[in-house]
Amino acid sequence: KLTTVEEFEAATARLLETGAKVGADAWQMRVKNQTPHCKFGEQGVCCRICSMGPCRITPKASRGICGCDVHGIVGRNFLRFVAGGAATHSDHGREICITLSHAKEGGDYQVKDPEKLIRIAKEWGVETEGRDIYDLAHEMSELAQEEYGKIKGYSRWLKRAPQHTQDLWHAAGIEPRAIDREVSCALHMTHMGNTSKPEALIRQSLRNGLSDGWGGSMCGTEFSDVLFGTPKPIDTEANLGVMVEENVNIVVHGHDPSLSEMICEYADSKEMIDYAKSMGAKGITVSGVCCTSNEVAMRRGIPMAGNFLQQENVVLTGACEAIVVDVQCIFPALGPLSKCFHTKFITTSPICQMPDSDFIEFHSDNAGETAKNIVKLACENFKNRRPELVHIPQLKHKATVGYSVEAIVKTLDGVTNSQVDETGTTKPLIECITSGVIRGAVAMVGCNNPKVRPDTAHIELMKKLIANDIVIIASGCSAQAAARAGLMDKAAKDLCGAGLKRVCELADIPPVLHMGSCVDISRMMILAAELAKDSGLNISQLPVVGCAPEWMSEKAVSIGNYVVATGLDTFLGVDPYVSGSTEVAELLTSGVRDWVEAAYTVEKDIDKLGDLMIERIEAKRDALGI
Ligand code: BF8
Ligand code: SF4
Repeated sequence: KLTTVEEFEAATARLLETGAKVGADAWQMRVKNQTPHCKFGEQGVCCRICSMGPCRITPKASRGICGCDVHGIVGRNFLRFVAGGAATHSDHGREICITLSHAKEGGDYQVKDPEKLIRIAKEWGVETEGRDIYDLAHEMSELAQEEYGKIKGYSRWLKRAPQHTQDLWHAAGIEPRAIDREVSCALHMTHMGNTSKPEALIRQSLRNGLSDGWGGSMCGTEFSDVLFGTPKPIDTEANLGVMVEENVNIVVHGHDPSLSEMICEYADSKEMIDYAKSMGAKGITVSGVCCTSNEVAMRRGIPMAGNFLQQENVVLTGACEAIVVDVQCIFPALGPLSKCFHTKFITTSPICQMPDSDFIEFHSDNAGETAKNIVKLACENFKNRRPELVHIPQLKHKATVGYSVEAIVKTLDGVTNSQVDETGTTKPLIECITSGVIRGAVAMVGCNNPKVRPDTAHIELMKKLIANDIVIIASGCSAQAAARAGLMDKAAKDLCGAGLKRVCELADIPPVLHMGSCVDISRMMILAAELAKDSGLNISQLPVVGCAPEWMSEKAVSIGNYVVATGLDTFLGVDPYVSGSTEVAELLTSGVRDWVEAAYTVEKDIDKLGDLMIERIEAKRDALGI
């Protein structure tokens, strides 16, 4: 039985009552003060990139002071949005490459997947024979960091795409060069007095997106696997009920596993558990919020407390000793909120500094010591709890997570039937799709957004798709919505159509496969590339689409652009501030198809959005005659 959104909401309502007692505010109240939103902003027709403005396009004023028309303004705003997202993912990827440079035998960071490191090194033409693994790791770290600023050539990762995709990128002139260069170029193009031609702005949007998905994010994912291990199926639990009242509760939140891995490592040490006991607790529970949660769930089975719009809820339980954050998607609200409780709000990154937090700077070269100090601080804070405020909603679900591409391929090997005797490929999945046992796949990704009833779109769409024999791969906060509802419980097979149910039983998988955090959408690109190569089809011919029904961040738009640019139609439930320009909207929903064989669909009616995806998948099947 799934946990319903109504049950989520009842739990939240109860927590907000606690909040009211201590004078805390929450996003549910702030939304009221911010709606209705500014129409100019919503349509993307406001420009403030020079101080002659801000200029707004209205029926009376069709051009800004410099003469830029609405299409130029909307297009520039869109490209800047993409650049923000690409920079964010890619800089996270860079941090991982830096962490790799600190890996050493017996150190805080070690190479946990040497095979994968060697595989990537060979791909990059680096000598691996007879090399010390740490020597190789350090060389790869340097090469990866150079990817960000190299002066010649394109991203090394592009070679992983099918030749046809690479040819399309070349013909469209959107092969990403150095990762940082595409962000700089985007900002340069959108400076006052530069590009105002929508077509050129959208081309750079795709290119900048690709520098993320087939550049910075791929560095993040691949080298995280090298350092912390490539995820394998593992059991965990999800929702606020994973917090344990008798224990010291540490919540890790953010994105970069360099921090969360260390916190988990030390929280699990005998020394720290004894310390927690000496403070009156029974033990230590680490749980996660947002993508950091996905990272440590996939590799360690650490439970997932909630996704983006639940971050305040963990503090509202009154049982959170410390919420430890690194970068991205962290509400500044956590500062004042934590002051209403005993909770320590610990910021750790110079990239993300916030008022009302304890800033404990974390670096990969002092990781162990800092992590230990943070865990200690949390333990010492246990005695400051106010028992009358403690309430942990008893909602949680079992979930099986950890489906990296490697894990999916391995799982498929187990169900290989007589017709497919090759192992280590995606062919069994292709066979399931070709025979129609599975109709196709949807990559469900992205955030929550108060513009959509939180989690409903993710959960309702997934239920509808699996009932129609469409398998789901999920990441980010979408994956957490699924896990909290129970869709990553293997028992969810009973909600599937007969074909998908059979596959779930044979492969012993849930119908919604957790592929990781948002940078891990690069895994989905690798999977799509492998499916295309193994089937001899182009990526755009596969009955596979992407969907972000509740997205909110710049990162999500960057992702959307590389998913589309990779050849996968992408369905959005929230408008990306482009409705003010017919030309930009037309390019994104149709024009780009001429370059990359895929485009966006925006539909706010969630049921319709589901129908449109099913229609698209069936149309792709028809075109293939399957
Ligand atoms: O990178 S899905 S709310 S947590 S942006 Fe943020 Fe959105 Fe969640 Fe991770 Ni992704
Ligand atoms: Fe106005 Fe042009 Fe300046 Fe934008 S760049 S604020 S449209 S004058």
